[in-house]
Amino acid sequence: MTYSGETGMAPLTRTAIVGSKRTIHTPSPQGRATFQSWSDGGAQQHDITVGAADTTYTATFLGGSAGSAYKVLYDVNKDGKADAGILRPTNPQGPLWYVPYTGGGQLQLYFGVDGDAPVMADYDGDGTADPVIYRPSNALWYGLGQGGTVRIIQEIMGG
Ligand SMILES: [Ca+2]
Ligand SMILES: [Ca+2]
Repeated sequence: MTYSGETGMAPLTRTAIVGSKRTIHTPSPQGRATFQSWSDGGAQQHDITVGAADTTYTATFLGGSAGSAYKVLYDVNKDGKADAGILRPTNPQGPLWYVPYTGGGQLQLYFGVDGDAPVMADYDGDGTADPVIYRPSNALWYGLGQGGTVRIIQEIMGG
């Protein structure tokens, strides 16, 4: 990643003058993964204004190489604060989702196969985000139905 022209490996931590402007940029693609978003919603390269409090900017990539861990960031329990978690694709039981919730509790489940891209989205409309995977090999989205059954989301959406 690049911070005001200085390139380093993530995580990159820098101290800057409050109120000053900095540019952050992350190269993409990295391996098979392509840039999706920054945690502040900015473009792949964008300016940030340094605030008084410590701020962490996290870049999310999709479609990563086999075996790499993904970051997932979404307000799963709907308390207005993003829940930062990971998906580790390689486990004997299948990819492990682990998302500690802000304010307590956690999501921990095995779902998908190595190579799936993780997405958090409220696809069943109950107001909380659900683990969803996109499988590039067949271009289908999968979500979890009641009791942990795997559902193809196009069927649920009626599309
Ligand atoms: Ca939350
Ligand atoms: Ca839901």
